[in-house]
Amino acid sequence: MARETGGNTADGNKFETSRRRFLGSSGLAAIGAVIGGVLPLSRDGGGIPQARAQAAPAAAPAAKGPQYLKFPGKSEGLVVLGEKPLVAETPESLLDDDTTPIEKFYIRNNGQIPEEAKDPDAWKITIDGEVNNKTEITLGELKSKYKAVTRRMVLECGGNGRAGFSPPARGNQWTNGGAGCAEWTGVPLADVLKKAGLKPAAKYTAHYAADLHLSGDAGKPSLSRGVRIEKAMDPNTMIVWAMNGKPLPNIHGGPVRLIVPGWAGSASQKWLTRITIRDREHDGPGMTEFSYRTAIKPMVPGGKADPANFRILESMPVRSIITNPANGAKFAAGTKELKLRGASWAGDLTVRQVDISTDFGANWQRATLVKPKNKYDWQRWTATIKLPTDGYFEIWARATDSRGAMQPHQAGFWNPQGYGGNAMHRIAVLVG
Ligand SMILES: Nc1nc2c(c(=O)[nH]1)N[C@H]1C(S)=C(S)[C@@H](COP(=O)(O)O)O[C@H]1N2
Ligand SMILES: [Mo]
Repeated sequence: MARETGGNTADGNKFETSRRRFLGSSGLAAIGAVIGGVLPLSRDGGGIPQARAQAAPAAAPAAKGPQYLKFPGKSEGLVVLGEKPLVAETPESLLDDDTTPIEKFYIRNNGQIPEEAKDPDAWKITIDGEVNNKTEITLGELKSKYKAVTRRMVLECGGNGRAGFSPPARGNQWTNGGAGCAEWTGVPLADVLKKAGLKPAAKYTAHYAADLHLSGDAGKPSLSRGVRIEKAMDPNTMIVWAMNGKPLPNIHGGPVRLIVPGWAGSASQKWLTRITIRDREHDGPGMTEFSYRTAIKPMVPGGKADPANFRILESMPVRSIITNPANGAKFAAGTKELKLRGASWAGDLTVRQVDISTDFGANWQRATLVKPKNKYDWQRWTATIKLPTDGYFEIWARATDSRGAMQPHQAGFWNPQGYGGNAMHRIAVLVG
């Protein structure tokens, strides 16, 4: 793969390459060249994954730099990680809004993007399997027969943070931008399942959708994941048709999708057509072998993986990002204080604490956490840091979840498809 894998960086060319990459991928071009030249983040010659965490997509040729998205209704600041299927992430500095605007929300597809529905309210969803009453309900009926709720909740790709792994893990090389927090309007899935009547054998859901497999084979789902019935019955798991008060855009699964907050985004089926209740763990595409699974017993990075040693990734790990200033920001000489803003979240848990360091992790100060709107909302944070002199500084942010788990310095517990990478976020700034 054409990407920096760390190791000794005495080689000047290699270092130049990596500098260009983490600058390029930070969204600087999109926000109008806040700095004049390159501003590298420190490396320790092997262990610290920052260069990798900020690296460009693995597939991109070294000299090319990031490719910015061109898609109707979407910000050109999003970075394309893959074109077929279309995948694009949001640089951290574009996640500075309390509610992520639709135009800045990341995109993750596994198959072809369906055509926009002509008559959204006629869209049908089937509930079958281990239920007493097989149900077919239109979106129009969902809206009129059930009580709608709106919640602000994080949606995060299971592979978020994957670019931090060394050796590189298989899949889209997300930095921290496979996440966003939007206002979702819809009905709790539990309300619909209760009406259908779960049989005692009901153990797991299986989600199906209208997007075709990349091959175009209509009999082959591009992705079909499911969740334990307890998660499906959680009142925060929703069938939604609106995002930030607007009809759910086609690219985000409109007219109707699932939102399974706190868990790998792949469970949040877009273009939802059917939920089959199963009496056992689902085994659709995306459920088996190393997909959305992490190692039970830690394995040798890059080594041979044994499928029997893997379990399904459910709740996502704790993460924090610095959303302002942007990586590479430059400040006037004599600037002694900077106000920081960021966001943090922790899957099914909450964030207990966010800490900031301006001296490479020697000392830490606590950020102020803003109260979330509801469960599964992200927790915005602010902090004011003092800078003793002009010059180059790095700002590191790390969050700790409600059970005490803290973000590590580097993505660990390597697994073939790179889940659970939640290394702390770092940015570089220049004063004077
Ligand atoms: N039908 C369908 N649903 C899907 C996907 C998909 O490819 N097809 N991708 C999943 C993955 S992996 C993620 S991370 C989220 C991304 O949602 P977004 O594109 O709205 O950000 O949708 C999930 N739902
Ligand atoms: Mo995902």
